[in-house]
Amino acid sequence: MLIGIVGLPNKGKSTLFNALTHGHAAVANYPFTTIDPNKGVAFLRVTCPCAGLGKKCTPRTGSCNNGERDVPVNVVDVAGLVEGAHAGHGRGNQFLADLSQADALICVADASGGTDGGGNPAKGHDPAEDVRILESEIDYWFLDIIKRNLLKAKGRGFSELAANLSGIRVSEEVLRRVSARLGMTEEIATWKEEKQMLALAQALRKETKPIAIAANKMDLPGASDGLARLKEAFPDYVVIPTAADAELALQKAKELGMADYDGKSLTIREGIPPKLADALRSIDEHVLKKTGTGVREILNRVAFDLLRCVVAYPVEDEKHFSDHFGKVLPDAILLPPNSTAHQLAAAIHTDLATHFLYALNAKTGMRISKDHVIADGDIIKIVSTK
Ligand SMILES: Nc1nc2c(ncn2[C@@H]2O[C@H](COP(=O)(O)OP(=O)(O)OP(=O)(O)O)[C@@H](O)[C@H]2O)c(=O)[nH]1
Ligand SMILES: [Mg+2]
Repeated sequence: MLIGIVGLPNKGKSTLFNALTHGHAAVANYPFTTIDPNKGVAFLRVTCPCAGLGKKCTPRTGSCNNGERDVPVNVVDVAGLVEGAHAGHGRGNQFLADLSQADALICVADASGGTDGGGNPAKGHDPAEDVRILESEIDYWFLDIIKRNLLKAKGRGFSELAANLSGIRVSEEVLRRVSARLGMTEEIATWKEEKQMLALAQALRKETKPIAIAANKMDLPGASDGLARLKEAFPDYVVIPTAADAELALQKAKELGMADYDGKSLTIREGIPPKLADALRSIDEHVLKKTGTGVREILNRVAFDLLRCVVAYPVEDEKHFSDHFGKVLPDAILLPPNSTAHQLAAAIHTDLATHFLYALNAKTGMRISKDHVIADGDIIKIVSTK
């Protein structure tokens, strides 16, 4: 699974990326700081099945504390988009290719209204307008791809076109369903009308790249108004107030031993420089005690509310819930909803999927087939011929 971080310039995308991945992407208060994409691994937090088993797990990546388990997910942070990017403005939209395989997007908006559509200083700028521009530019990117592939498919119908659109995660099922809804027939050679094709691009984008909004810079004055505007303009969206910069500051304070921070509450240590203590106290009062930094929350909401993912725990030894070294629940794998045991095998290793024989539900001891749908929290042993 891959989550893309998108938005107009200078809104805090790379700061959010760093806060999510403990990364070191360049951050600066001017537009187009990011040019090449930043890729990393972030962690979702879920309730681990280890407690229910009466065991202590030993994760290979991330950790598990008090039954709260880290689940890895890939994230990518890209350059800022501007209005007209599809026509070459700003950095253009070529770099969006890095988002092709994204399952969902987080659109970072500056809720404080302190930066305009180009990422330059402003006052009272409407962040909802930025989200509209972002969506429209992504629609045009999809439109470009559809047009190019219409030519390649040479009128051979949905299956050919969908095969060419798999790069942006459009399946034949989605293409058929969305086209039918828009009254577009399989005679794809007759698709000419620009407005209709843009509507198709938009509908496919909504299906394949659902968007959550990070109403960022919540620590700044005016951000509550911006948050209200975003919620009003996008009533059906997941809109989460975030303060990515504050989250980074808290993580850093923890690393330097200046404070205890568990993602929710903060305890400032005695004896740290007064200026730093004041800054941390201010974050505590204006961010943590009000909304939280929202950083981990938005990632979890995208994975579990927007995408309705499940987490599966593959094991080799179903009696001890471990791998062959005795590590208990070594991996936690994020899967799209309705994933089968075979798809879980493929997510672990292509060889395991190729030589799949059957699987076992370690909690019940029941044998399950290739097509068995994995439920959240399942502990599964895959048996292959190799
Ligand atoms: N006050 C405040 N500033 C923030 C927050 N998040 C990011 N910033 C600041 O906003 C500026 C831009 O941050 P970046 O993370 O570089 O923004 P970006 O969207 O990646 O920018 P481009 O790569 O240029 O498109 C920097 O000065 C950050 O420190 C926040 O939550 N609060
Ligand atoms: Mg950036």
